[in-house]
Formats: sequence, structure tokens, C-alpha cells
Amino acid sequence: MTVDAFFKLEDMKPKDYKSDVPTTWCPGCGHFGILNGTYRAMAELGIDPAKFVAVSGIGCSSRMPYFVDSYKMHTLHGRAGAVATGTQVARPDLCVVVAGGDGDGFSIGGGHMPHMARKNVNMTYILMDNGIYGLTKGQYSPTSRPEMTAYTTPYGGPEQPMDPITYMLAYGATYVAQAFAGKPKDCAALIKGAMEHEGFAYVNIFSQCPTFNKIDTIEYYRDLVEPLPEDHDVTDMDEAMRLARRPDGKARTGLFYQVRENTLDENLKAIRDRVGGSPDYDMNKILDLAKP
Ligand SMILES: Cc1ncc(C[n+]2csc(CCOP(=O)(O)OP(=O)(O)O)c2C)c(N)n1
Ligand code: SF4
Repeated sequence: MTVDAFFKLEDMKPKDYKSDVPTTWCPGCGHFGILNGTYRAMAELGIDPAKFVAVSGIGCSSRMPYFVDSYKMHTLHGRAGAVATGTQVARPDLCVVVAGGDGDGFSIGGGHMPHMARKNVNMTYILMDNGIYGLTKGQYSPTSRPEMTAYTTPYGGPEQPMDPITYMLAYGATYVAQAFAGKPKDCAALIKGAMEHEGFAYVNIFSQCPTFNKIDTIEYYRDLVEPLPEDHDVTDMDEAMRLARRPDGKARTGLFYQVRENTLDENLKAIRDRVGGSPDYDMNKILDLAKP
């Protein structure tokens, strides 16, 4: 079954998807730009909130679902993608979106990441990459630069950061994109494409944390990013990998990679169809197998 949430409502405005819960983020936090990009993507797709589920883990970023007027789940640290997989498989007609931080996704949640991508679960993963643990007051994360001194690393980091885009390409995600929270229109366009994509869509969004990350500032990200070349072929994995590794030090933004492959729910349905599975199946046939 394909997602049945799009183009249900006409003339929707981004603010129509705002919930009654006031935002809790610090002034100047990049997460606002990502939330606004999400509202805009929802409005452009005329999404029916009754067919939309926002699922998050734990962190400042994971508060996002409270601010969206739809079904939602605020789960456990690092488990959003696992819970969302259950949601998507049970109800393939819903538009499922995961939101979380870099610590949530690639530290504690790092074990679930390859499997969401590998299984090609039909959902969107929005990762708000601020290079720090915000909600716990500023410890270094797997995307922090080693020169950053932080709460548990007062003399700098003892290791190199990982690059989310390279990981997700290697894990087999079928839609891989990167954006910067300072450009909410770009965020909206890539999130919209991710929601419409049939398969596992990953969007990495640089999001400044002015309260605790004193080196990955809005100015730093503005200088770091550069759009992918206009003629970039989104089916060229080798080129996507090459650019993900920042050959000239620039982090590319835009759509790195997109291909259409069977999704987990499509493959599960194919198995059910092959064996003629249905909710009315006579369970006695299974019990009969245990007869001596
Ligand atoms: C199992 C578990 N371990 C640790 C924590 C403490 N904790 C709360 S939020 C968080 C990380 C937040 O950082 P990130 O996911 O990068 O999101 P941000 O707050 O920066 O948006 C941690 C470790 C927890 N809630 N649960
Ligand atoms: S601590 Fe950082 S990530 Fe958390 S709300 Fe404040 S600015 Fe945003």
C-alpha cells in the first residue's frame, strides 16, 4: 500500500500544521528553521494530519513532534527509528517522519541506523545535526570537531567525527540529502522530496546550537556549505560518495542520491500475497500441523 496522506487538503498554510504547544528551544536555535521547513513541506503536500505521524527520540531536537499538529510519539533515546519502523509496517498508508539529533541518531541509536536504510523502510528521517548534545548541556557528539572543547572534553575531543551522509549512502538509504537550517526553503524542498520518496529517505540538516556549541556557529555553517553541482546525477553512487567526503573541505547541500527500490512493506506484502495470507485465515490449519 502506498502512503495515503498527500494532496488531501487544499490551500494549506505552514501555520495550519502548528500545534497548541509553545516551542521550548533557545532563541536562535537552528531547530526552528527545520521545524519551519517541515511545516512548509507539509503545506505544499496538502498533508492530512490524521495520516501523518512524527516520531522522535530524546534531545532538544526530539521535542519537535510536540510542535506539529498530527499524530506523534516522543519515544526513548536512540529508539525513534526502531519505533517508527513498527509504525510504518503496521500502517503503510501513513506518512511516517522521524526527527532527532546527532547524538540520538549516531551514538545511542547508531545500531538501528543501518537496518532502517538497508530494509528500505518507507519513511523520512530528519536528523538535526548540531555537533553537540544540547539538552544535556553540551557534551561532544559523534559529529563534533576534535578542536571543540566541551563539557566532558575540556581539552578537546580524542577522536575524529563521522560523516552522516557517507554512512547513509553506505547503509543503502535510497534518498540521501543534506541541508542547512539557515535556509528553511531548501530544508522544505528536501523534506518534501523525502516524504514523497517511496523508500528510506534521510535528510541531514546542520543546525546551530548557539547556547552550547561555540564553534559550529551559524557563520561557520554558512561558510561550510555549498550546493551540489547543478548537473549532479542523483543515481551516481560513486560521485555521491566522493562529494560526501568533502574533497575540497565543503559540505555539499542538496540531493546526493535517489533510487527507487522495493520497500520493506512492499516485500512483506509480496510474501503475504504469495501464500494467500488474509485476516480470515483459518488458524486451525496451523494448529493441525502440531497433531502427532
Ligand atoms: C538511555 C539514555 N541515555 C542518556 C540520556 C540523556 N540524554 C538526554 S538528551 C541526550 C542527547 C541529546 O543530544 P542530541 O541527540 O544530539 O540532540 P540535541 O539535544 O542536541 O538536539 C542524552 C544523552 C537519556 N535520556 N537516555
Ligand atoms: S540547547 Fe542548543 S539545541 Fe537545545 S534548544 Fe538550546 S540552542 Fe537548541
